[in-house]
Amino acid sequence: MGLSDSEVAALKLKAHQIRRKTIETVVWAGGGHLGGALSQVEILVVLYYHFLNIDPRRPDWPDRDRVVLSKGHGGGGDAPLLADRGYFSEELLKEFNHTGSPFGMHLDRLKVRGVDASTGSLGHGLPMAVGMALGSRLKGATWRTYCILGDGECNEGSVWEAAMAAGHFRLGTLTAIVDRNRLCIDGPTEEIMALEPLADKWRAFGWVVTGVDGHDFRELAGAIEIARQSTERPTVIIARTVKGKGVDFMENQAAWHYGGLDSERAALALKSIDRHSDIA
Ligand SMILES: Cc1ncc(C[n+]2csc(CCOP(=O)(O)OP(=O)(O)O)c2C)c(N)n1
Repeated sequence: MGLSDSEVAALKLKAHQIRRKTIETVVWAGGGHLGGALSQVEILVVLYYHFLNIDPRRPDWPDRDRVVLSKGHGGGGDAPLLADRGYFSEELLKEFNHTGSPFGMHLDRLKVRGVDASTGSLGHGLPMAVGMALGSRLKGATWRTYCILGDGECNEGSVWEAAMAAGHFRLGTLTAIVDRNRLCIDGPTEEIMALEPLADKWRAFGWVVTGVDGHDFRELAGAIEIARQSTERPTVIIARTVKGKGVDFMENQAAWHYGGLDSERAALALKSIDRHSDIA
């Protein structure tokens, strides 16, 4: 069943709040991976506020769905969402990436409640997610595993080794979502190391493949529903996104992969986010 109008409106409002909080967190941190933190927002929001079977009061609940943010540099955008979802106090975000705080630039599962895998070294998340999905099967459990990858990250050979294993083991409970913003750290993915035809590559490894507008909640939710119905094969959702989404001067700019914001720039960014959002 698709999302209702009121569900879409609630998710849009959440995405708006998370984008704003991401800017604030990066200001407190003194810098951060803004471009990719802003492109992944709707992907994380639709998972955490619509699909995931989780209980933030019990982050270690064995039957919880697992999420691996394989593009671990998106942690500056993930942390505000985990705080909003109730895993820890928003106050803690003011110390993001400060010495002695629970947060490094990349989230550590031993220090931050709600994080299922420590990531940051690209190419390691999908292998961990494959292990989690296999674990679910071996235990006869019901949890599903979701793994969010960067597209530039797909240059890593370990991604394809894991993709091959997931296809071989027919891991129907595993869903990968590629944040296909077409930019890597310093330029276009297709110039650095071409990924296309990306869908064909995943298909060749035995995955069900869907492609969606990664900022459209209805399309994302539809694709996740398809993934949940696939019991025999893993599913990858190639989510077409915009790096820096919502902030005019960051959109589609590789230079904003990582950056800092003084108070003037931060105010401009927040204004842009307000202007772009179509919340009711
Ligand atoms: C193994 C490894 N090599 C290099 C880096 C440095 N690095 C951090 S982010 C990044 C670019 C990632 O691009 P992409 O996956 O497209 O992420 P997004 O555009 O979504 O931010 C790189 C190369 C890293 N974190 N890990």
